Amino acid sequence: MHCRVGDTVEFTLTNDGVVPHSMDFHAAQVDPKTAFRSVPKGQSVAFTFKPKWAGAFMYHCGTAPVLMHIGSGMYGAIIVSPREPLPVAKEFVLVQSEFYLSDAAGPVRAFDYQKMLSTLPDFVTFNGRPNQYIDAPIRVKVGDRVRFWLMNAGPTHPCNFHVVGEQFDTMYLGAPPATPIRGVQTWDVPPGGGMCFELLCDVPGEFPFVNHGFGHGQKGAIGFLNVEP
Ligand SMILES: [Cu+2]
Repeated sequence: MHCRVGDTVEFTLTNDGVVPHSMDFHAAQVDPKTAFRSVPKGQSVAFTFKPKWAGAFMYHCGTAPVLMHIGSGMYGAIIVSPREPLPVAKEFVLVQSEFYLSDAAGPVRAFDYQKMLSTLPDFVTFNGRPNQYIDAPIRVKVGDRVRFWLMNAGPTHPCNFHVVGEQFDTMYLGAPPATPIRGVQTWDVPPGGGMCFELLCDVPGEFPFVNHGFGHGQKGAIGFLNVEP
C-alpha cells in the first residue's frame, strides 16, 4: 500500500475466516478500541485515517494473542511518502518477518505457537520467502540512488540492516525528509518499526544486503543488490 502524507485512507476489513481478526495501522492516529476492534466471522469493521508522518509503517492483526496472528502472517506495510517528493531513486519495499513451523507433515505447514514463544524461528525472510533475492537479485545500474523502505513485522526479532560493500549516505530514523542520519553501516529496525535507507550506487558489483544479526540472516534474511555497469 502506498499513499502520501495527508491522503485519506479508507479501510474495510471483512472477516471471512473462522476466528476473530482485526487490523491495526501504525500509520493511523485513531481510537484503537473502535477502529482496531476484533470482528467475528462474517462481520466487518471500517475506518478512515489521514497519515500525518512519512515512513514505512506496519499494519497487522491485533487480536489476542497478537503473537499468534502476526506469527501466522497477518501483517503488511503501508509506505507513506512525504507530500514533497524525495529525490529520484529506485525504491524497494522490504518486509522482514519470521516463520515458526510445526513439524507435522502435510501440504501446508501449520504454525507452532510454542516455537513463537521460544522466539527461535525456522525462517527469517524479506518479503515472505527465504533467500529469494539470492535466487533473483535486485538489479540496478551505476549512478542509481536506491531507497529501501524497510519494515520489520517481527513478531519478535530486530532487523540489523546492512549492505556489504556499501554505506548508507542517508538514513531516516523517523519521517523523511527531516533530519537524516549520514554515513550509516548498520541500523536495527525493531519489530513493529520501519525506516528508510538510501545509498548511491557509484560502484558496480554484487552487494549482499543482509540482516547482520547473522543467526537470522542465515535463516533467509539475505539477498543481492546487483549494480550493473
Ligand atoms: Cu488475526
